[in-house]
Amino acid sequence: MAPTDLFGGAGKSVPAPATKKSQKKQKSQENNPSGNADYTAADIEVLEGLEPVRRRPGMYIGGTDEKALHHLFAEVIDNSMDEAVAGHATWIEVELDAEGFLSINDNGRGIPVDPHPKFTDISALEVIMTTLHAGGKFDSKVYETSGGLHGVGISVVNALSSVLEVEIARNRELFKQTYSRGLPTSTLEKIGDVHNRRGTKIRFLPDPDIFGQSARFQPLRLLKMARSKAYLFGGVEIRWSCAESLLEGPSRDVPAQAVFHFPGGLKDYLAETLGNEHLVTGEIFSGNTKSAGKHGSVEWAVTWFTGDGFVNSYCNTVPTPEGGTHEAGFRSALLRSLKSYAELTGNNKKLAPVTSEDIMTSAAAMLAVFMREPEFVGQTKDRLATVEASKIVDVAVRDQFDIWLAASPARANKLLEWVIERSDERLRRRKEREISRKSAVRKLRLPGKLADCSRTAAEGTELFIVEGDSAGGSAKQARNRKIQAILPLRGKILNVANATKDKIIANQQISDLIQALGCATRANYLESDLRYERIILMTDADVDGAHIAALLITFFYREMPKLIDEGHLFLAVPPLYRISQGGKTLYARDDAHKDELMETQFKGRGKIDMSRFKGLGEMMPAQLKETTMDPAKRTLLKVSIRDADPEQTRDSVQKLMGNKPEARFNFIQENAEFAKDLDI
Ligand code: 0RA
Repeated sequence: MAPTDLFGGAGKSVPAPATKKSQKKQKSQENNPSGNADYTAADIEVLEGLEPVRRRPGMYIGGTDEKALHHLFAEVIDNSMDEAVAGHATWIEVELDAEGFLSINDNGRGIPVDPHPKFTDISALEVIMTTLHAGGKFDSKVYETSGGLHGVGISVVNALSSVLEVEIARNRELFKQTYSRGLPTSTLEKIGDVHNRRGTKIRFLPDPDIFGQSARFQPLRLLKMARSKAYLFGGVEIRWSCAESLLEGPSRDVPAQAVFHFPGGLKDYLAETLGNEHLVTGEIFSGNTKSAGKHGSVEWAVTWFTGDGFVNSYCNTVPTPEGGTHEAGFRSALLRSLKSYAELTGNNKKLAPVTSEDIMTSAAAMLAVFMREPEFVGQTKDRLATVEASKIVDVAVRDQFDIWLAASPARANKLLEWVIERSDERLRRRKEREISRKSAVRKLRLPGKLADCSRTAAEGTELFIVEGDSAGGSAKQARNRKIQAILPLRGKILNVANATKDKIIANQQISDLIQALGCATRANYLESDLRYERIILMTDADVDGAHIAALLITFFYREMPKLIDEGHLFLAVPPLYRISQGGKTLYARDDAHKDELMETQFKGRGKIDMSRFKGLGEMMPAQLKETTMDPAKRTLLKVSIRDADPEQTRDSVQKLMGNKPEARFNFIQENAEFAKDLDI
């Protein structure tokens, strides 16, 4: 079964809600009308208000394609749904006619038509239709539950329609006004008296200049969107009608007329969608917090089945395909409730490794929250960010899930067994993946010179890149085989900053190194494939050693900068001196350290024996272990890229390591006076 979105894919894609700043900006435009003689001052600020929408429609509705076109419908019906959810409307009519006009008609309170308090010579209706973001924010008490959604407002639909007509039945009077491309084409007129009618009807034709000459609403898509609204709010009836002539192709099975009303809400939807899929417990767990409380309310339906799990979540009947805080609260409630049930029945040990992933992986879930002024984040503003949503859902679902589980131990145990199996399966799969990856790497790709460690997982392991075969030999004897691997490199490695791509690829040492690491380079780099937790460069404590370390760091910086960013690269600090006196031996990493030790540790008593190591290869394995390799005793320096100015870093590397010797020469000339302790 496909985890179909109720909305047939007509997701939302909207810009950030009006910020204080943008509202301010709008205000300043309002106060600064240009002097066009054809319009009143107020008209002109309105004109300016919607111009950006026509210039960059993508910013407001995510594009000008089919999806964006259907977004116009979502925008209008969401406004009517707000009226319904707030308890002011009970039905919504959706009609697509043969000319391609779409009408949405509701029996809500009707958009106010009296003069707008701020722009006395314009009606509130006109302000709502012609000002960005004015819709839901017009009167914050308007929507008891939803408060304007994250929709961009009806004015955006108006701006992008070649024709838009509004009819409002309010206070026993019927009003009408028409617009084109965001501008009024008539004044607001009273066209009659009404007795049993109240509400708003919006009829519009998307502008072909924006959406293309052949753009058409798809009946099937509209139908799915409209029907889903009825599932999401059981208190509304959606009446659908469509011109017969449009019911062809993918829409051939769409009814010309239908009425949708689902008092059973999300539970009905889930039951219908899953049909005769095999359900684990045979039942759907559903519930809601009946009243739209002060902070918000929630409705959900979930069941477990043998297919791939899905969660369709909504806020104020608008889909949230990227999830968010409400989904987080839902997952946490299910997990915690199940765990506490397991504790109650003595199954807590068995349930210990279970995560919410194990619960959700085979869950079919619908989750709808209703709340005032929700906040959305993410690239497409499709993720709910309101923190309270998490709490509302968590508390409500946990309470009722506790009861649901306790009500039928047989059912609860079935579910418990099921999620434990999912968890076992997950762990088994993870192990298999690890083994197959490691063994594939091991058999096929490890370089011959590498003395690998025995632990297969990367955690806690280290790769020492060692200068020279003889030091490599000592290191192999000095290491802890379980967690330490050794890769000896002979002599200087290729300077990658100064080599062509072909040369780099052909270089044996470099390819050995890349193979040993396992994580690939540049765009292909994958931290999860890195075979060791720490990569440690171990070179002699002399100028040649420093040069080799510089070449290696350049390699990492150019080929796998993320490895450095993620904190995997280190420098070993081998000692330069061995100092002993009587039975006491200490190692000094440089001259300053030596002087310090001489002053503080070796005073007075007996003859002092001091030797200077010429290289790592000279050290006995035991010495190397004690001074440089043993995690309990050694010092490591972590390599990092100073990211204050990445460009400067890039320049410096290019200057010092790149293929222009003049740059290096200049650097040396400029900095020679600062050099000291040159080991020549
Ligand atoms: C602003 C204020 C009021 C209602 C509406 C807008 C409204 C907008 C739409 C869009 C489609 N259907 C709608 N129904 C109402 C509040 C009016 C009042 O307080 O009476």
